[in-house]
Amino acid sequence: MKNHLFSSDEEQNGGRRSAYSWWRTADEFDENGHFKIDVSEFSNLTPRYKILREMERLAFIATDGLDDLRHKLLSYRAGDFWLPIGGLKKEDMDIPPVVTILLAGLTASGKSSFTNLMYSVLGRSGLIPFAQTSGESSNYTTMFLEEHNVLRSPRSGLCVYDTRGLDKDEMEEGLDEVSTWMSVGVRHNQPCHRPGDGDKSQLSDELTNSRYLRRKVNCVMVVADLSQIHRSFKCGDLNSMEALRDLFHLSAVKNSNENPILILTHGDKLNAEERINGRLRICEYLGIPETSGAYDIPCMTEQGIMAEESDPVTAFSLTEAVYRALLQSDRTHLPKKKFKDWLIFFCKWIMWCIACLFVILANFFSKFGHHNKKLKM
Ligand SMILES: Nc1nc2c(ncn2[C@@H]2O[C@H](COP(=O)(O)OP(=O)(O)OP(=O)(O)O)[C@@H](O)[C@H]2O)c(=O)[nH]1
Ligand SMILES: [Mg+2]
Repeated sequence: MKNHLFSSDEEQNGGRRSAYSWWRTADEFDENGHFKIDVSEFSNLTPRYKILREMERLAFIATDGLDDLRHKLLSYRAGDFWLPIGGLKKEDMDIPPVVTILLAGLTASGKSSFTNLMYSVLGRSGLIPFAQTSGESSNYTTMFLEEHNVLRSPRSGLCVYDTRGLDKDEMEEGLDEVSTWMSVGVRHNQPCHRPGDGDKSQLSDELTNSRYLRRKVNCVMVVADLSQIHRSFKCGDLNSMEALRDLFHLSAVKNSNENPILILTHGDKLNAEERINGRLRICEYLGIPETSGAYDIPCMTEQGIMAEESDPVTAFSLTEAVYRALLQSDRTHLPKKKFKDWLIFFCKWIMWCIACLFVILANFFSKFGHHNKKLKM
């Protein structure tokens, strides 16, 4: 039985096959771009069908839904998506003025390109690059934390942090750095020091500006190169996949125990089969749902293509990913600390200091005692 789910837009447009519907070349579709089987039947929904159905959903709402969703982001103020829970009121919650989304990932996965695409789609900036990316002529890598107001609005309730990519061969240092960002917070222009940077780190210190606000990270998006994922699984060299898994499952990046959002870039370099299989395999490898856990968002703004005009599915996916990040972020706010909490914290701190003092004294006198014994003998 043929399924016509999500196909009314096509019919309204006289069955026009859009260039951006790359997934419709898969075997599961007939020549009219309809599913060959009934995908509303639960038993038919294999993981592969789930991805295809998800792509159809995005295509179905992309054109009409984009402005609506973008408007929600434009009018968003931090805490808007917070829902009362545990008998607390919104005023009792510690909600920052701006929600912070952190982009993390391996080197050259496309974090800066994704940031530029956000400016292009959400901030309607055209193709002006705001974050520097590496290109054919340069090996540029982001060396500082960069705060981006991707909506380009002074009243924006969200900001995005572009970060330095992690080196798969030096993951330990990279993960430590990510954990520090998560626990201490992030600040615009903060240098990303790694052991082995040499002289570069001295230079970067001069640019640090401690007057920028330190922000608590509310949600993490892990950006990953889908073409590299495909290559890794194909040749069985899973080094970079293990690195990605370590980052994805780093306990520090799981705010309120929620997984980061996975952004898959570079899909445009693959054919439909490779693209679907790559997504399936990485989601399985990371143990996340293949539809709600990941977004396939090729970032091709540098090649002079406006995602919104040429590829509304990508533009909508990006907007939905940010929307999801905000929903997730607004679940992470904690209750404000009250006087009683500060008093308990202060008492604990005093007790801890006294305990340390006694440990030092005990050590000192035990050494002193041994020394005296030796003298007597
Ligand atoms: N074809 C294609 N190229 C992409 C895509 N995303 C990024 N690129 C290219 O990949 C290269 C690396 O992208 P960047 O955005 O600099 O990557 P990054 O993650 O910021 O890299 P670091 O700052 O070094 O961590 C650049 O040449 C981009 O143009 C994509 O989705 N498709
Ligand atoms: Mg970068």
